[in-house]
Amino acid sequence: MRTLRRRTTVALSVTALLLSLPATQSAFARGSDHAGEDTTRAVYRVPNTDTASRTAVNRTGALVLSVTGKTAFVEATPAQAERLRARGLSPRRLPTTSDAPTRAEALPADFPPEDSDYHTYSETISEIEEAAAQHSEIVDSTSAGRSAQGRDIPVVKISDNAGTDENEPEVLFTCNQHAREHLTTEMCLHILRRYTDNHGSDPEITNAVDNREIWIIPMVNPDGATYDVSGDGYRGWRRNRESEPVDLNRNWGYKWGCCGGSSGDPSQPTYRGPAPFSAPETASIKDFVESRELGGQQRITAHIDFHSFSELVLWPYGYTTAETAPGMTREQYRRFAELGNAMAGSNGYTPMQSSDLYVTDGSVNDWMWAEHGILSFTFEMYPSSGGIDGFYPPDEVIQRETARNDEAVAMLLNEAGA
Ligand code: 0X9
Ligand code: CA
Ligand code: CA
Ligand code: CA
Ligand code: ZN
Repeated sequence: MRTLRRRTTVALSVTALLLSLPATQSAFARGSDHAGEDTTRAVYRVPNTDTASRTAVNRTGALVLSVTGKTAFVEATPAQAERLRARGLSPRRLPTTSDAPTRAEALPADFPPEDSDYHTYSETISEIEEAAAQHSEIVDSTSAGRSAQGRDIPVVKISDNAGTDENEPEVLFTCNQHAREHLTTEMCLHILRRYTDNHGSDPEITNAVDNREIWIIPMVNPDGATYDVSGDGYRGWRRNRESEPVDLNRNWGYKWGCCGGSSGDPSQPTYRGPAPFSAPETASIKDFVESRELGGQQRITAHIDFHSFSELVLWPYGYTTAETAPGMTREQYRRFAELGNAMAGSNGYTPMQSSDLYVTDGSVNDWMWAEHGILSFTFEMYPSSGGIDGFYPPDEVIQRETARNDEAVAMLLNEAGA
């Protein structure tokens, strides 16, 4: 890891270069593939689903966006919707919100004026630099590495004597693996502000900062996040920005591609990439996590990866619907379920094993737990249900929906010392 400030200048000039490139592969633009098939994706409401049928839905190349009760909202092409019908499901197409947006040009990356409280990549960097300047004793910022397009992936450390590696339990918060899940970046920035601004005045915060090393990665996927807001309106983008874009949350190295919980087809939203950690973004965070293994001991003991949406607290494993499996004893499962239930009790989310939502392989939680023994959760933030709009709640909800997780974050920090 090198210091962030030195690299920011380089990253910004890369950004300027990229802005002149034409945009490609909008998730919702109308189109057809080489076989002439209609590749237009729309959102369908699908009643009466369960774990197995949702996993099957994802296997067609469609993508489950959210689940409430047994009703799923699914992003699919007409052909994929047909395959769901062939399986006995009844997808009902929702009206599209905007008709075939034209997105020929890449505009400067920014949120629409009505959502200006959301942070772009460069605004995120500024927030970090500001926190580091205002609270230099307890904030240290570095880079985990570079994205595919050359942007730094900042890592912020919050602890007393931040410049010194002290022997304190470490906790990691990651946000924005998926490009369009912008509310999660706000979640990480909220944690950053809360644990810095209130240090020294709020006893619980002070205690956490003084007895933990808190690591925050607000933007795991800066290229995707930037791409999502550099068109005429949001693009609904999920993956990174390699030439064959990778779903970062299918690219982690534990049981990668094992179980039908990801796609080997580069045209699909859950494309797992050509190899585990093929994406520079996941590889960078892997290196960072491994750098926290000191004297044969992994110092990070707990982790939340924030996503949106559906209001869920999820724990491993994702690759199997079994509760116990190699590396997950009954007792360990109970610890996950207990803490997961307790955190969900504080924020009103629904707790479950991640594979109850649908099976995924190569997800971050399975790797963090299986390879490093890190108590690793996924939070799916607000709202509880919806179609594509669910990724773009108005900026007016940011404060409420990030503060909603204050207690859960505190519980995880506490548990990290157990
Ligand atoms: O599919 C994902 O990566 C996550 N959902 S999202 O809508 N944000 O893309 C969920 C990952 C949780 N793991 C499993 N469901 N196994
Ligand atoms: Ca607004
Ligand atoms: Ca410390
Ligand atoms: Ca330490
Ligand atoms: Zn996600």
